[in-house]
Amino acid sequence: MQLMLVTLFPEMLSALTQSGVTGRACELGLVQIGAVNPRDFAFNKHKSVDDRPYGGGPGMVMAIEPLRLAIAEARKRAPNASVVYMSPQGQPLTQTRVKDLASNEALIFVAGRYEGIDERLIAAEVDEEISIGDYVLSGGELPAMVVMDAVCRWVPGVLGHDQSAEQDSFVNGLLDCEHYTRPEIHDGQSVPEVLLSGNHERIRKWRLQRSLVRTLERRPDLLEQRVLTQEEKTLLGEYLSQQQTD
Ligand code: 4GX
Repeated sequence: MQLMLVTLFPEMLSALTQSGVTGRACELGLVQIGAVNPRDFAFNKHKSVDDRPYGGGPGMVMAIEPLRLAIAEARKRAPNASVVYMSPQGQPLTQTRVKDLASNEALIFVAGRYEGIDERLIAAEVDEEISIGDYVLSGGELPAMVVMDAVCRWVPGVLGHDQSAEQDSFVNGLLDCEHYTRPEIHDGQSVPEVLLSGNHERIRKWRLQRSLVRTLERRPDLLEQRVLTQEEKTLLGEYLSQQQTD
């Protein structure tokens, strides 16, 4: 899969290309990550990449022409790509949207700086406008890299078998259960007995129950969007009636 970022700060991409799961995916050639810099397409005498907003007021808008040419270059390098613009006005990012994006052979992300980009450029060039959450960052690079990271994880071969199974836990709409490692007692706190039992069926049920409980306590909105199986209702019911007796 090919992932392109149109950005004034291409060096930021090294966080993805040089470390961890995504770094490995690049090394193995499973994903190709590249950047196009609108600065390289700024041909006026000041090489400017920003411009004044119509209507006045503080702040600047990205200059149209360098950005348009940079997107054209990205399209040339990544034919058939969908173009994604990161902004707080976009559709919220979810694991479902990530999985959909991962079905593209190539994606071009446009990272805005300043107050954003001209609305007509969005209309002409952008297929999807996406937000990573309701807060304001200094640019679209980190949001684009968040999406790139999440998308990489769906490319076949990027995750090992065990990690792929693990990511199903969020796809299945629940929060993850707790995790423990050595030693058996840390800071006076022991590991839940069931995890030392070696009984895989009891462990599976306990983990599913913890996922359900944590989702109910921390993110009830996620449970409202999801239908529970009979087993899930039973596990949650058992926990809740146990709570009442405590
Ligand atoms: N989820 N930013 C976009 C430039 C900008 C400013 C105003 C449109 C209007 C963000 C987010 C985000 C910072 C990216 C501002 N674009 N992107 N940038 N939250 O905060 O995606």
